[in-house]
Amino acid sequence: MVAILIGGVILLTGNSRSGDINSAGSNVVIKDGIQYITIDARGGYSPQRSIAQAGIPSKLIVNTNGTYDCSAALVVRQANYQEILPATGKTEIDIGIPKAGEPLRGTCGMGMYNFEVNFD
Ligand SMILES: [Cu+2]
Repeated sequence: MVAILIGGVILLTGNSRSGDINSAGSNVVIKDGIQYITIDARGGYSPQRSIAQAGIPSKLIVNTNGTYDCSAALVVRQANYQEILPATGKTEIDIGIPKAGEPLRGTCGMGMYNFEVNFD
């Protein structure tokens, strides 16, 4: 069930490009009361800025696909997350229940690439 759900999220976000701002939260879906925010990591993070809803239990899904650059070295401080992602795969990170006005920020280990999710 979860695998099918995650697969659906990935299909929805396959066309995002580095630097895009998501339009109407196209990389954000809510299923069974959980909000999934999907970010692609390869040569940076895409979309770099996302908008999602506050007050809903949420997970960040980070997709890697032949990601051999440092965007695989992911740091999400608010989630106490610092890991090397698999070169190809999906990584699910529990980010709790986001609050409005408190953006979630992710960076590569060197601070060179970043992304931000705003909640409202
Ligand atoms: Cu880097």
